[in-house]
Amino acid sequence: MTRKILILNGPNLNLLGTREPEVYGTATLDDIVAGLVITAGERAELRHVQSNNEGELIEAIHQARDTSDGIVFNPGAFTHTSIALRDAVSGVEIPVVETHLSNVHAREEFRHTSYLTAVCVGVVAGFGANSYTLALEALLAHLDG
Ligand code: CA2
Repeated sequence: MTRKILILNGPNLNLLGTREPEVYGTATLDDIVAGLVITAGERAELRHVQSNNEGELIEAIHQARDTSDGIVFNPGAFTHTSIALRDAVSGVEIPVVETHLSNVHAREEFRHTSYLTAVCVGVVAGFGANSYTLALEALLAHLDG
């Protein structure tokens, strides 16, 4: 069965590959999404949304309720601030995998808290671009039961 998966990226992730390669790697977001399409193969049809706007991310999550089987979500810095995104994730009944390029727990203390983790099926962090691949595999396995 071909699953429909939303790849959702939050603020500043459009800058990937242009700055801070020591923290976030050299791959651009387009590179990451292209790799995910290969990983998904026939198993999943991917849709990608990146927004720097919290409201647009909330709208994308709401829309996914009717159009997607699950979400790979890197909320960026909103991870550590947004009760509104948490409420959006807990309000949709599809599984969401919280995904981070960096190991947020090895960084500044303010990155150790996530408002999202408790309402996600799981978290992948610290593996650079490969975090997305691992998150997609975990989401597809979760959907397959
Ligand atoms: O590690 C991650 O994936 C993060 O979600 C990335 C966020 C950060 O605020 C989270 O704590 C962890 C930041 C994304 C900013 O990405 C940039 C990429 C290149 C240049 C500048 C920013």
